[in-house]
Amino acid sequence: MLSIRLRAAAALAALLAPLTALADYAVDILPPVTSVSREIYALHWGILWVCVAIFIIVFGAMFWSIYKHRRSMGAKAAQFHENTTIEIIWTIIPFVILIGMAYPATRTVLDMKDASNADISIKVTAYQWKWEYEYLTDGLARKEGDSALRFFSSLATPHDQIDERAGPGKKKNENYLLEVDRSVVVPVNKKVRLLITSNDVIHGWYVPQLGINQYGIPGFIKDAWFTIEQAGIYRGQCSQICGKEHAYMPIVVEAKTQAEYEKWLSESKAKMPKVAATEVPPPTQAGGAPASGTPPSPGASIAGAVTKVADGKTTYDTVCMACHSTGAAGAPKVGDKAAWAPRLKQGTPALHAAAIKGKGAMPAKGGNPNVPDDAVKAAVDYMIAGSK
Ligand code: HEC
Ligand SMILES: [Cu+2]
Repeated sequence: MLSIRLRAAAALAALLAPLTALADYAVDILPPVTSVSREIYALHWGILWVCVAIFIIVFGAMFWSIYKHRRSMGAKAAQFHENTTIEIIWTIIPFVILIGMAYPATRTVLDMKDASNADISIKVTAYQWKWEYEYLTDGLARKEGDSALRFFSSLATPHDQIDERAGPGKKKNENYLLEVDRSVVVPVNKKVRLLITSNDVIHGWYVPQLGINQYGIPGFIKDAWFTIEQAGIYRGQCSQICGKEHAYMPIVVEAKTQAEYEKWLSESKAKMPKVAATEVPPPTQAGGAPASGTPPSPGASIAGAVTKVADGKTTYDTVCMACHSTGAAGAPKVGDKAAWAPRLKQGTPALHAAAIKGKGAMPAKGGNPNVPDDAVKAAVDYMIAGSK
């Protein structure tokens, strides 16, 4: 008998053992790190407890009535209609409960939408299937001609951890599918405004710990904001089903100290590909001639495109060819070795300088002041190569 009891106890203990392992398994949403996400967190639990209380009271009353006034006890159903007191009570109580929940919820929504007076503004553009970040204002004084930091952020999880078609994949990283090549870095305790849009379909910029889940809609700019209070790495994902790679466009936000942020910012800017600051074509008069009085140049209208690349042939074709392919106005013709030989003696740097500053009948930069120096130099190199 005793042994049976012992065995039963042992069996029960064995059954319950896994439950103790669950002791440190918390069921909760991720810990909030901004004022808005803390409000959302409080609402989440507060309203849940209101629901629990209502559930207990309503079902308690119901089960108690069913049990207490059951037929076998000889209960007789009361017959009454239109009891004004009861009707008033059961209208007022839910009304008070609803107002009590709507008030804090509305305040949170208003708070969420107030992206004013931000220290930093970042434009977030969604693409199938990655994110682009542009630091429109990065919180630091910007020098003339200094362009905004801008980069793409894509999934960094190695492919062999994802692809399991030929057997089980490699061991997964800790943040498998939630890691990116370049994360958004922001300083702590600074108000960061996000201007969220999309380039193709609707996406959603969703980082739970920041309390943000905002649509990115093509043609619209939606804003959101956060002020992170503790340094750390916060992860999220696209929250709108946006196509076949929807699950592979995670978001990583890194909050750092101001000093670390500034260091990151200058390092990242230094790594950016160099692009000419202005891409505005020169002002032209009605006749199409450049307003500066320089000879008409066929390249003026396309100078904008040229500024992007220091590609010698493109610049030559669009700007320099008009004179240099025919020898117009005494321009040395490309390929005319006799015309170039004496000029080449000056050395390439002198020819670069002549093309940039102008020389005799040759207008500075062929009459297109917006063409960057590098593009002009590349065009000179291209011309020289064909004339040696
Ligand atoms: C409006 C006509 C015109 C255009 C457009 C033009 N050039 Fe010239 N270029 C000339 C003339 C004319 C000369 C000869 C100037 C001289 O030797 O006095 C010249 C000379 C040069 C020389 C030789 C300079 C020297 O020191 O001997 C270089 C190099 C040159 N051009 C490069 C360019 C490049 C690069 C472009 C395009 C960005 C360009 N040119 C566009 C007319 C033009
Ligand atoms: Cu998406």
